[in-house]
Amino acid sequence: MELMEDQLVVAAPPGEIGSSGSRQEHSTWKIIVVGDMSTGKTSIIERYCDGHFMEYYKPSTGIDLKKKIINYENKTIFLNIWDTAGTEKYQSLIQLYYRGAIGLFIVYDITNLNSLHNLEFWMKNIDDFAPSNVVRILIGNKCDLESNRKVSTEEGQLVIIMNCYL
Ligand SMILES: Nc1nc2c(ncn2[C@@H]2O[C@H](COP(=O)(O)OP(=O)(O)O)[C@@H](O)[C@H]2O)c(=O)[nH]1
Ligand SMILES: [Mg+2]
Repeated sequence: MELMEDQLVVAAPPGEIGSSGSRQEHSTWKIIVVGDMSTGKTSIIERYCDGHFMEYYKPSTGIDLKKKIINYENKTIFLNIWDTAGTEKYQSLIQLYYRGAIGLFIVYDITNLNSLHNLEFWMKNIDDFAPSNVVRILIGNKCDLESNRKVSTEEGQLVIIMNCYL
């Protein structure tokens, strides 16, 4: 995958300040993964959380939650990663989950031009419904299929520039 951000680390969410005024040692970060159907959202999450990759395609239905605990700057972070189904049927449902999110991963498939074009929809959807300070990370997935590439890295970067997300 091509990450269009320097790193996956996102800022601690607001509202995590302890009574002493210092940041608590534990935080829960809500991350949502969106993008067209079959771009590889579930695969990315499963690989990250469980360390395995599914060769076969099992379309997601609705919205699933995966949890992972990480250590970041000596703090325990509880990651709640929401996996969404990229079909139209669930689009109005997805936006309800944006509330409280601190990170949004937007996935397209470098072998599928349509998935790039549809980023416009996803960006607008995020603009309209996600918290304004949410960190957005664009992921160009399926980089191993180089011979089948339909979207150049520069085209992906252009989406970020056009949407001022650099
Ligand atoms: N070659 C390749 N196939 C992938 C990659 N990521 C996902 N896939 C395949 O693409 C299909 C759709 O993946 P999935 O994660 O279910 O997509 P989702 O609908 O966005 O959740 C599956 O057959 C996966 O095995 C990748 O990085 N490279
Ligand atoms: Mg899926």
